[in-house]
Amino acid sequence: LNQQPRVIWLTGLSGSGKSTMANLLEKKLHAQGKHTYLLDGDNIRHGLCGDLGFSDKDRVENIRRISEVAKLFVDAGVIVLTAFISPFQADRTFCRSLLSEGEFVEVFVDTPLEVCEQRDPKGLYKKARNGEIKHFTGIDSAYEAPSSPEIHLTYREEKAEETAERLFNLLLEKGLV
Ligand code: GGZ
Repeated sequence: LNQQPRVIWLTGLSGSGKSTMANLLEKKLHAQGKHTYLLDGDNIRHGLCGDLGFSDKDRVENIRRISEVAKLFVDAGVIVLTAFISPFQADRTFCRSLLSEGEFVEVFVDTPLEVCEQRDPKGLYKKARNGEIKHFTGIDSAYEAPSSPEIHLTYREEKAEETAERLFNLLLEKGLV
């Protein structure tokens, strides 16, 4: 197989654009002939982690299970893209520890809270501000920003495709795709 298996781990707030970036990046990797798998809330939080909520304890367990699954995919030779808030540094470090040097690529999707809250595609920030949702990341639950991510994707006012292009180029420059 003409590819280096790895985990490209996107972390950031709700509404930061993780899933959008992961989907656009996956298309670019497919265009290069790479074999990928995208793990996100749609295929994880309904099934494997369907018993978990959003307490700190449940988030830790969510990320632990995802990390173990990601490792299995890497063993199978796949490039794994993950799109979870993954708010705690220790849990991201746990995933890194399961893998070999260079196999864990932490991507900080660094979209400011104000922008995420303005986007509010599912109206969740509004609900969190109204107290209808408790423990919402960035409002009344912590987000620990990565201190030394492999890739720091800073926010710009631009089309999602342009942001994805920046992400792809940053990965290329570092020889990670
Ligand atoms: C954060 C929540 C919450 C709370 C529901 N806090 O924008 P979304 O909707 O599609 O993405 C968010 C998703 C976060 O799930 P993760 O598995 O990525 O979280 S973690 O890594 O922290 O385990 C949001 C929705 O679930 N959601 N309640 N309280 N996000």
